[in-house]
Amino acid sequence: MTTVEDASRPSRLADPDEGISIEELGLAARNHALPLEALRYDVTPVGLHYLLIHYDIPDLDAGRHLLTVDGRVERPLTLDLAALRERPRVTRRVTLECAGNGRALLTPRPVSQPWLSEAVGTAEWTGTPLAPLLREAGLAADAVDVVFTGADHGVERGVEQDYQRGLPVSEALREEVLLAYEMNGAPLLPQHGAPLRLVVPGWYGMAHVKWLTRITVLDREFDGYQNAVAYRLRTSADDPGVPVTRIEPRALVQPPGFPDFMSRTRVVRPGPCTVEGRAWSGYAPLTAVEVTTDGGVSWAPATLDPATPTGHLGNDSGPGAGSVGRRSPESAPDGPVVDERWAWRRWRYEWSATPGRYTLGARATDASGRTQPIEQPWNRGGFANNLVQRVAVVVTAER
Ligand SMILES: Nc1nc2c(c(=O)[nH]1)N[C@H]1C(S)=C(S)[C@@H](COP(=O)(O)O)O[C@H]1N2
Ligand SMILES: [Mo]
Repeated sequence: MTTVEDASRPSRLADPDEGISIEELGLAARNHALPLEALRYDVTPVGLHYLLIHYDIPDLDAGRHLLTVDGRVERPLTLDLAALRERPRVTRRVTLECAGNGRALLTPRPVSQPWLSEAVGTAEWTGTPLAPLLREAGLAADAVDVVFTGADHGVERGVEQDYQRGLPVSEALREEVLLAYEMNGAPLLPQHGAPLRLVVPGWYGMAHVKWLTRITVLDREFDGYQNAVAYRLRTSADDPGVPVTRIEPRALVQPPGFPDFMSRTRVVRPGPCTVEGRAWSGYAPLTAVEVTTDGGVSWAPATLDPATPTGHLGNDSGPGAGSVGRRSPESAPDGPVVDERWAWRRWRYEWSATPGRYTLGARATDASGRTQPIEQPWNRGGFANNLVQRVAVVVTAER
């Protein structure tokens, strides 16, 4: 059994025939994925949203919680929750995906949280925009990175740390970045960062720091563990790699029919079958979703819905409404801002299922030209991997 690992040694890759360990099972049981049938919801019910917690959920009291803004600012600030709640309030629908999604399907398997392809969820996050707060504090001209510190504490490959992530100033100043205190209209739950977390639309999950206590502006690039060591795309242990940032395009199939208990192979009756699911990209709007029923040999176009299904938001008919769903918070103070750049979109495909065995999958492409590979993209951490999903389906002989 391993005890506390050492950062001077590279993270481990599983041996070719090595199964999932008890330690990986322990992580998987703490950090659950989205049950794929929950792809049916535009907004994921809170208890079905995936979870990723590196250490322990900290014990925080919302009534006494303080956020400090310091470092390279003219006027350091300290705010309590009441002060944050008095500031301008915005609700945004945002899809979060863990950067390690799909890791357990890689060969060789990077040993860490062993995700299949379901570490995703979409929530309506309510909070106050970060940029005006940073402007009030007065960013120094030499500001480079903004570091967000969580109240959780642990040790990772021998490095004791508070969970911390640095974000370039240009990203921290984007109007969509929120200090969120509510999720789906209710106060944040402990596991999702109560009482305060960061939401950085378009970025992989690691950037959305939970249990936020401190925002520190640096005049240099942040070199803490989660930026400099952990979340990097490396081809080998001695490759310095590049930072993990935005979400690569991905489409997931909401598995049709009903499952076999152990294998989760789907059983589908012959006849017309609507294959549907969700797709997203943190880089650029989606341009296409295609569907395969033969494991990626042939592809057919799916129909892509707008991010905001027509009529879903009763009062979304003013200027700025439309397929992109953007509108000013002033026009509907309590309505969510649904922007298809940051929230997943539903797609569907009409399949006429005939008896036999199939491997379903879907492939998203975005306006930046990024798409999903059918051969695994591999890096040592198993990050930002968007290999096409494989859903085994048996279409029965009779109706
Ligand atoms: N303070 C803190 N913030 C954190 C983490 C953490 O362990 N500690 N995990 C990050 C990672 S890796 C992910 S994928 C997201 C998961 O957010 P969720 O659990 O609300 O889905 O939170 C991020 N924020
Ligand atoms: Mo993550």
